[in-house]
Amino acid sequence: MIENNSFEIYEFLKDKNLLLNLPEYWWPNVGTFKILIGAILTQNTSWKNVEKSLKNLDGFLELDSFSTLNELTLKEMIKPSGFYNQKAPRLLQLSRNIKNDFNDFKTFQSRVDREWLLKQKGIGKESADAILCYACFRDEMVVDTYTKRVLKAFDIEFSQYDEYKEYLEKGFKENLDKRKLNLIYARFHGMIVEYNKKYL
Ligand code: 39A
Repeated sequence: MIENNSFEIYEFLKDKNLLLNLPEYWWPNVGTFKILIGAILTQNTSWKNVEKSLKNLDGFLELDSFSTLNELTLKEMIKPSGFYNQKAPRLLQLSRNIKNDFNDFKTFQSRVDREWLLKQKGIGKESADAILCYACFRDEMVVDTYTKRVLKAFDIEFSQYDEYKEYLEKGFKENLDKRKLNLIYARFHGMIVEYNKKYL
């Protein structure tokens, strides 16, 4: 039984082999600019729709090539994942800001922080943590609807995003040496999404 520790939830999910036949860190193409685009496109829509938009964007999924797109073309390309009138200008502004403040994606990856991301239009806490975790290899747990649903199944509920995040990360900090985290939050979050799809 789960007492009061997120690490126990991780071990419960791990036993179910939910990431079998999926990418090692669950989100395809970890550590790439494509993740950043996917993290914004997935807001308020299903991953299936995001995959359609990403397919349309083939050849433009690097910072430099993406930045050459004009807004109208981009809107057409990302139509399958909805809210394209909002998402297109926000994505273009974000890529411009990355170029201005970090010059290239590799520098962005190693230097960006949560504060910078949260200042960008259209990036809230969930998207910021997804970008930090999956695009920038940081030890940041993502809290989304799937995460809350799994915790609720274990009778664990909070009112604030930060409370969920603190609960989820605390269990790992208490049970694992920090050096052994090794993108474990990426796998944990992936297991949570897959558990939702299979069991909830
Ligand atoms: N909801 C989702 C997903 N479902 C997903 N994958 C499957 C691979 N990603 C990356 C993000 N959000």
